[in-house]
Amino acid sequence: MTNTSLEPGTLSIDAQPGPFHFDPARTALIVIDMQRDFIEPGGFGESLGNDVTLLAEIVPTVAALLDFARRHGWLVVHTRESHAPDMSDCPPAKHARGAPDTRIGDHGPMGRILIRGEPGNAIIDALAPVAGELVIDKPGKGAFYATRLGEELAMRGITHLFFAGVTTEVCVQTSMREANDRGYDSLLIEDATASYFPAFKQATLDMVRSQGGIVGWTAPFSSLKPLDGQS
Ligand code: TIU
Repeated sequence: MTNTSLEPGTLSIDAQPGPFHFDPARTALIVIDMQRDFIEPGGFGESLGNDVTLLAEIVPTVAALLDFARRHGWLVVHTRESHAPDMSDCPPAKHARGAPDTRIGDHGPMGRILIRGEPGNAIIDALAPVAGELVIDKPGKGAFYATRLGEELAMRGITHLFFAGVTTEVCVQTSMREANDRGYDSLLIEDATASYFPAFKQATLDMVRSQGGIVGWTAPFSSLKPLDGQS
Protein backbone atom coordinates (compact mmCIF):
# COMPACT_ATOMS: atom_id res chain seq x y z
CA MET A 1 0.00 0.00 0.00
CA THR A 2 1.32 3.45 -0.88
CA ASN A 3 1.40 6.04 1.86
CA THR A 4 0.31 9.24 0.16
CA SER A 5 0.10 11.42 3.27
CA LEU A 6 2.83 14.05 3.38
CA GLU A 7 4.41 15.84 6.32
CA PRO A 8 3.09 19.38 6.91
CA GLY A 9 5.17 21.83 4.86
CA THR A 10 6.04 19.27 2.22
CA LEU A 11 5.66 20.40 -1.39
CA SER A 12 5.33 18.27 -4.47
CA ILE A 13 6.55 18.68 -8.04
CA ASP A 14 5.49 16.74 -11.13
CA ALA A 15 8.64 14.80 -11.99
CA GLN A 16 9.89 11.50 -13.37
CA PRO A 17 9.67 8.72 -12.36
CA GLY A 18 7.01 10.16 -10.04
CA PRO A 19 6.24 13.20 -7.86
CA PHE A 20 9.22 14.77 -6.09
CA HIS A 21 8.29 15.62 -2.50
CA PHE A 22 10.44 18.05 -0.53
CA ASP A 23 10.44 20.39 2.44
CA PRO A 24 11.47 23.82 1.12
CA ALA A 25 13.02 24.68 4.49
CA ARG A 26 15.42 21.75 4.01
CA THR A 27 16.13 22.25 0.33
CA ALA A 28 19.17 23.65 -1.47
CA LEU A 29 19.81 24.51 -5.10
CA ILE A 30 23.20 23.27 -6.29
CA VAL A 31 24.45 24.95 -9.48
CA ILE A 32 27.34 22.97 -10.86
CA ASP A 33 30.32 24.62 -12.60
CA MET A 34 28.64 27.40 -14.62
CA GLN A 35 32.13 28.77 -15.21
CA ARG A 36 33.76 30.61 -18.08
CA ASP A 37 36.19 27.65 -18.27
CA PHE A 38 33.34 25.45 -19.56
CA ILE A 39 31.05 27.90 -21.34
CA GLU A 40 33.37 30.35 -23.12
CA PRO A 41 36.05 29.73 -25.77
CA GLY A 42 39.59 29.37 -24.43
CA GLY A 43 38.80 27.47 -21.25
CA PHE A 44 39.08 23.89 -20.04
CA GLY A 45 36.04 22.66 -21.96
CA GLU A 46 37.37 23.84 -25.28
CA SER A 47 40.88 22.59 -24.42
CA LEU A 48 39.38 19.10 -24.24
CA GLY A 49 38.18 19.49 -27.84
CA ASN A 50 34.56 20.39 -27.14
CA ASP A 51 32.19 22.80 -28.94
CA VAL A 52 31.37 25.10 -26.02
CA THR A 53 28.47 26.91 -27.71
CA LEU A 54 25.97 24.22 -26.70
CA LEU A 55 26.28 25.07 -23.00
CA ALA A 56 25.28 28.74 -23.20
CA GLU A 57 21.74 27.80 -24.18
CA ILE A 58 20.75 26.93 -20.60
CA VAL A 59 21.93 30.20 -19.03
CA PRO A 60 18.48 31.93 -19.07
CA THR A 61 16.84 28.91 -17.45
CA VAL A 62 19.55 28.60 -14.79
CA ALA A 63 19.12 32.34 -14.11
CA ALA A 64 15.36 31.85 -13.70
CA LEU A 65 15.96 28.89 -11.39
CA LEU A 66 18.36 30.95 -9.27
CA ASP A 67 15.76 33.71 -9.09
CA PHE A 68 13.15 31.16 -7.97
CA ALA A 69 15.41 29.73 -5.25
CA ARG A 70 16.37 33.21 -4.01
CA ARG A 71 12.75 34.38 -3.86
CA HIS A 72 11.84 31.27 -1.88
CA GLY A 73 14.75 31.68 0.53
CA TRP A 74 16.47 28.41 -0.32
CA LEU A 75 20.14 27.84 0.32
CA VAL A 76 22.00 28.36 -2.98
CA VAL A 77 25.31 26.61 -3.62
CA HIS A 78 27.56 27.29 -6.61
CA THR A 79 30.44 24.97 -7.43
CA ARG A 80 33.59 25.63 -9.44
CA GLU A 81 35.84 22.90 -10.79
CA SER A 82 39.23 24.33 -9.92
CA HIS A 83 42.73 23.55 -8.79
CA ALA A 84 45.22 25.31 -6.54
CA PRO A 85 47.85 27.37 -8.41
CA ASP A 86 50.54 24.82 -7.40
CA MET A 87 48.24 22.04 -8.65
CA SER A 88 48.85 20.01 -5.51
CA ASP A 89 45.18 18.96 -5.67
CA CYS A 90 45.33 17.83 -9.31
CA PRO A 91 46.09 14.14 -9.65
CA PRO A 92 48.69 13.38 -12.34
CA ALA A 93 46.14 11.12 -14.04
CA LYS A 94 43.77 14.08 -14.48
CA HIS A 95 46.54 16.40 -15.67
CA ALA A 96 47.77 13.89 -18.20
CA ARG A 97 44.49 13.75 -20.10
CA GLY A 98 43.21 16.13 -22.75
CA ALA A 99 44.90 18.02 -25.56
CA PRO A 100 48.71 17.90 -25.12
CA ASP A 101 49.31 21.64 -25.66
CA THR A 102 46.65 23.03 -23.35
CA ARG A 103 46.32 21.13 -20.12
CA ILE A 104 45.15 22.13 -16.66
CA GLY A 105 47.49 24.86 -15.40
CA ASP A 106 48.64 25.97 -18.86
CA HIS A 107 48.13 29.57 -19.96
CA GLY A 108 45.08 30.22 -22.11
CA PRO A 109 43.23 33.35 -23.26
CA MET A 110 41.36 33.50 -19.92
CA GLY A 111 44.39 32.80 -17.74
CA ARG A 112 45.67 29.46 -16.46
CA ILE A 113 43.21 26.73 -17.34
CA LEU A 114 41.05 25.46 -14.46
CA ILE A 115 43.15 27.27 -11.84
CA ARG A 116 41.46 28.96 -8.88
CA GLY A 117 41.39 32.75 -9.10
CA GLU A 118 42.07 32.94 -12.84
CA PRO A 119 39.54 34.87 -14.98
CA GLY A 120 38.40 31.73 -16.80
CA ASN A 121 37.66 29.94 -13.55
CA ALA A 122 34.99 32.43 -12.50
CA ILE A 123 31.28 31.76 -12.65
CA ILE A 124 29.82 33.60 -15.64
CA ASP A 125 28.54 37.10 -14.85
CA ALA A 126 24.91 36.27 -15.67
CA LEU A 127 24.84 33.66 -12.87
CA ALA A 128 27.16 35.32 -10.36
CA PRO A 129 26.71 34.32 -6.70
CA VAL A 130 25.16 36.89 -4.37
CA ALA A 131 25.84 37.56 -0.68
CA GLY A 132 24.93 34.64 1.56
CA GLU A 133 25.36 31.95 -1.10
CA LEU A 134 27.98 29.23 -0.82
CA VAL A 135 30.73 28.88 -3.41
CA ILE A 136 32.45 25.51 -3.29
CA ASP A 137 35.75 24.94 -5.10
CA LYS A 138 36.11 21.30 -6.04
CA PRO A 139 39.15 19.52 -7.47
CA GLY A 140 37.11 16.57 -8.72
CA LYS A 141 34.03 16.05 -10.82
CA GLY A 142 31.81 15.42 -7.79
CA ALA A 143 30.81 18.32 -5.52
CA PHE A 144 31.29 16.31 -2.31
CA TYR A 145 34.75 14.84 -2.94
CA ALA A 146 37.50 16.79 -1.10
CA THR A 147 35.15 19.70 -0.30
CA ARG A 148 33.23 20.97 2.74
CA LEU A 149 29.85 20.64 0.96
CA GLY A 150 28.63 17.68 3.05
CA GLU A 151 29.34 19.52 6.31
CA GLU A 152 27.76 22.76 5.06
CA LEU A 153 24.53 20.95 4.10
CA ALA A 154 24.45 18.88 7.30
CA MET A 155 24.83 21.91 9.58
CA ARG A 156 21.80 23.49 7.86
CA GLY A 157 19.67 20.33 8.03
CA ILE A 158 19.39 20.11 4.24
CA THR A 159 17.79 16.88 2.99
CA HIS A 160 16.68 17.68 -0.59
CA LEU A 161 18.75 19.00 -3.48
CA PHE A 162 17.81 20.61 -6.79
CA PHE A 163 20.58 20.27 -9.36
CA ALA A 164 21.47 22.42 -12.39
CA GLY A 165 24.65 23.13 -14.34
CA VAL A 166 27.24 21.51 -16.54
CA THR A 167 28.04 19.06 -17.81
CA THR A 168 25.11 16.74 -17.29
CA GLU A 169 26.93 13.43 -17.58
CA VAL A 170 30.19 14.50 -15.92
CA CYS A 171 30.09 16.86 -12.93
CA VAL A 172 26.31 17.02 -12.51
CA GLN A 173 25.79 13.28 -12.63
CA THR A 174 28.83 12.55 -10.45
CA SER A 175 27.57 15.04 -7.85
CA MET A 176 24.05 13.57 -7.93
CA ARG A 177 25.43 10.08 -7.41
CA GLU A 178 27.54 11.30 -4.50
CA ALA A 179 24.44 12.97 -3.03
CA ASN A 180 22.38 9.81 -3.53
CA ASP A 181 24.87 7.69 -1.61
CA ARG A 182 24.82 10.27 1.19
CA GLY A 183 21.04 9.99 1.58
CA TYR A 184 19.83 13.11 -0.21
CA ASP A 185 16.77 13.15 -2.49
CA SER A 186 17.85 14.95 -5.65
CA LEU A 187 15.91 16.52 -8.52
CA LEU A 188 17.71 17.41 -11.75
CA ILE A 189 16.14 20.33 -13.65
CA GLU A 190 16.17 19.06 -17.21
CA ASP A 191 16.41 22.36 -19.10
CA ALA A 192 18.89 23.84 -16.61
CA THR A 193 21.60 21.32 -17.43
CA ALA A 194 23.61 20.79 -20.61
CA SER A 195 26.31 18.65 -22.16
CA TYR A 196 28.71 19.06 -25.06
CA PHE A 197 27.01 15.84 -26.24
CA PRO A 198 23.19 16.07 -26.35
CA ALA A 199 22.91 12.29 -26.50
CA PHE A 200 24.88 12.01 -23.24
CA LYS A 201 22.54 14.53 -21.59
CA GLN A 202 19.52 12.50 -22.65
CA ALA A 203 21.14 9.26 -21.51
CA THR A 204 21.91 10.80 -18.12
CA LEU A 205 18.32 11.98 -17.62
CA ASP A 206 17.16 8.46 -18.50
CA MET A 207 19.71 6.83 -16.17
CA VAL A 208 18.99 9.08 -13.18
CA ARG A 209 15.25 8.38 -13.19
CA SER A 210 15.39 4.72 -14.25
CA GLN A 211 14.59 1.83 -11.90
CA GLY A 212 12.18 3.94 -9.85
CA GLY A 213 14.64 6.84 -9.48
CA ILE A 214 17.83 4.91 -8.83
CA VAL A 215 19.80 8.19 -8.58
CA GLY A 216 16.97 10.73 -8.28
CA TRP A 217 14.23 12.56 -10.14
CA THR A 218 14.10 14.85 -13.19
CA ALA A 219 11.64 17.60 -14.16
CA PRO A 220 11.57 20.65 -16.42
CA PHE A 221 11.81 24.10 -14.84
CA SER A 222 8.14 24.73 -15.74
CA SER A 223 7.20 22.10 -13.13
CA LEU A 224 8.20 24.58 -10.41
CA LYS A 225 5.79 27.28 -11.55
CA PRO A 226 2.81 25.94 -9.54
CA LEU A 227 4.90 26.41 -6.38
CA ASP A 228 5.00 30.19 -6.70
CA GLY A 229 2.87 31.49 -3.88
CA GLN A 230 3.17 28.25 -1.87
CA SER A 231 6.57 28.54 -0.23
N1 TIU B 1 34.49 17.63 -19.68
C1 TIU B 1 33.26 17.71 -19.16
O1 TIU B 1 32.27 17.39 -19.80
N2 TIU B 1 33.06 18.20 -17.90
C2 TIU B 1 34.03 18.49 -16.98
O2 TIU B 1 35.20 18.24 -17.14
N3 TIU B 1 33.60 19.14 -15.86
C3 TIU B 1 32.28 19.39 -15.56
O3 TIU B 1 31.38 18.69 -16.03
N4 TIU B 1 32.02 20.44 -14.81
